[in-house]
Amino acid sequence: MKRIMITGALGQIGSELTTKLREIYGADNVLATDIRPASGSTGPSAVLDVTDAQKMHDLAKDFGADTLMHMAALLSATAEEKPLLAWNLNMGGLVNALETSRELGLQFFTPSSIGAFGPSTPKNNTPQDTLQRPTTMYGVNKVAGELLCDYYFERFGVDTRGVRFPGLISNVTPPGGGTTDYAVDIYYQAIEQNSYTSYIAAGTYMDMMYMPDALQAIIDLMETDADQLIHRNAFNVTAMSFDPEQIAASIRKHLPDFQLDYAVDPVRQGIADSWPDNIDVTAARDEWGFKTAYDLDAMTADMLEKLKNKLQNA
Ligand code: VAH
Repeated sequence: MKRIMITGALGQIGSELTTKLREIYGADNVLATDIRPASGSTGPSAVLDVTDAQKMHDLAKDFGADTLMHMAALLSATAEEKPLLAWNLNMGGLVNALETSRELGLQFFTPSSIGAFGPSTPKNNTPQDTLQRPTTMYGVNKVAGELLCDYYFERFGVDTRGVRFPGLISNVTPPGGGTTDYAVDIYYQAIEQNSYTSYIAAGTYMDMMYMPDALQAIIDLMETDADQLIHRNAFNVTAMSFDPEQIAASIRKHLPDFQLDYAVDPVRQGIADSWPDNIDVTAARDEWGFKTAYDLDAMTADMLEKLKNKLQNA
């Protein structure tokens, strides 16, 4: 991995992935693309609508990319609101990224999600290889994407790699359109008003991970010798599983009077209920040494400290 092009570089993962990759590989070796223009970019950037196959190909070729990290996608809640837009963007963008990688011989990464599982998937200690019958457009996109990435590896020899991310929590780019976003919003509201009204019900467990661990997982997987990999796309990765009550209890270790109440959103609750409670990460750990540094309390301490500084200086 030496010259990396990223799509969706202004998104929740893409924004921090761009920064991390530039620190490691050099700012000039990371081309950040997004449908929105970058403001104050720290390296090469370009506007790219991922449904524009020719422009994606030309940008990657002109940049001399050897790696494509395709991060542009609509998340679960937005995809349920606009299913056909989600299909066209999530699948059309992915096919264009895979075709660009095939044509130019690029190493390829794109994330799948625990959203690729459905209500008939084993909910606890969800295996790496198991039944995947998701009931959301986002989940259909993710399962189809996993299969498409496997196909491009088997049929064309493209070095495709991916992970099934859990909910990701970050303090840089406010999330949007996800089901797990309550676990980010709660920290912002804790700082701003010492209370939060959750759209996800108590007792709803979902896998989660702090963004620094997610970024490290991407880099570790991409730097692993291909001969070590038995699986390729969609390794289960997670750091923790919690419900709204548990994240509130972690916040109260810093803000003792923090109040949590509920106004459950049936759409996002329905999505959350269709996902596993906790997934098994044995394959990622055994095949490429997946590990995490943040548990819930370590994440809470860092989130509250970073957001306090960010919101006070806003
Ligand atoms: C979402 N944050 O909520 C994303 C993620 C596992 C959830 O894919 O849609």
